[in-house]
Amino acid sequence: MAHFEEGTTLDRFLMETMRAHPGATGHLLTLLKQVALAGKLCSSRVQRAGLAGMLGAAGGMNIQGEFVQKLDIYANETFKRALEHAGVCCMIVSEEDDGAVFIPPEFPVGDYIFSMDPLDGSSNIDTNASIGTIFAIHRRVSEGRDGTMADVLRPGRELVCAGYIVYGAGTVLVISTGKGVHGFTLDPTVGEFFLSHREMRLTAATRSYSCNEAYAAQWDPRLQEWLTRQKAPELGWSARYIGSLVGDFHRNLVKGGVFLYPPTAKAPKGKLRMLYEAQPLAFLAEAAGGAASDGVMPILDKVPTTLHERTPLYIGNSEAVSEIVWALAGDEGPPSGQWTRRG
Ligand code: P6P
Repeated sequence: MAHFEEGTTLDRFLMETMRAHPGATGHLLTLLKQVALAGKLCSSRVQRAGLAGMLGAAGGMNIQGEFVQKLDIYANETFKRALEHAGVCCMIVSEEDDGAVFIPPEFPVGDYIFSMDPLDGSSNIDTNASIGTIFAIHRRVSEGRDGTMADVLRPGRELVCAGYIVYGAGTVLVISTGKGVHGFTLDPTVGEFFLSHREMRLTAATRSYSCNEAYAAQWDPRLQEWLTRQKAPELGWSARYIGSLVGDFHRNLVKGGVFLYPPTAKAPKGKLRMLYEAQPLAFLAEAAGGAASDGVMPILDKVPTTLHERTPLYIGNSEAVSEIVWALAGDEGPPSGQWTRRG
């Protein structure tokens, strides 16, 4: 992999990364450039969301007489429109669509399946908290024009690429094709993403946790005990929680931290979705040297059985994730050998 200087544009990074793969067709590069375009459009709309009065409240009409869509619907349509004509996808899976979305007959198909949460955390938009788009990209295993369930109901280890775009104080696109995680910050004055976070890494240890503690009494008592132990003053742990997965994950990737969303009474299988939240973020976490588990096994080894399947999620620095898995496993220890116990 070439050594990229800060300030390298996303396009240059993608082109030079593609050149490092002689067999590359350029289709993944095209797909990611369309993702970046959709991200710019969403960033612009999110930044102006507070002007609903001027632009018209969601569902209303704006000053140009245009119908104003809810932001998550806008994001969903924007990413689908950016991808459907490019001849790089054969299916799109979205949190906003019950079923898989296929490429309209007037456009060619390609070998990739794009799964996305188009605007995760959108309930936070009126608080100006960070929200974002999370995406996962599989290469198809099926034949024929339309993708099939076999193309996406697979372990996350088979992803070819994953990433997110966080719309916060700045707009940052974070992406990995499995080797290395890199972040690109949008300069809205020129409409370009520039390399700003080269080789993002999660160190083994952290002393920061991220969870909605209001539900802690509903957790497995062994997890409650683990968290109580971490809060001992001499350990110096801190808590950070935005309530927007992309914002919480991005902070943890930049500064270190472990994010927990255990099963609760309201979400007995966990709240977060496998295909377009847990798998892509687990792909990024492992590519950055971290870990992600459902409390028993690595997220990337789980095989989802439905498009919108939920899962418990523990993700971030590897030691903290391992300790959580060991805490939940009790004395016999976790079934898979991956989880080393510290100390
Ligand atoms: P809670 C946002 O609604 C979301 O889907 C994720 O982005 C976030 O991590 C989680 O829900 C927050 O859930 O129960 O803490 O509000």
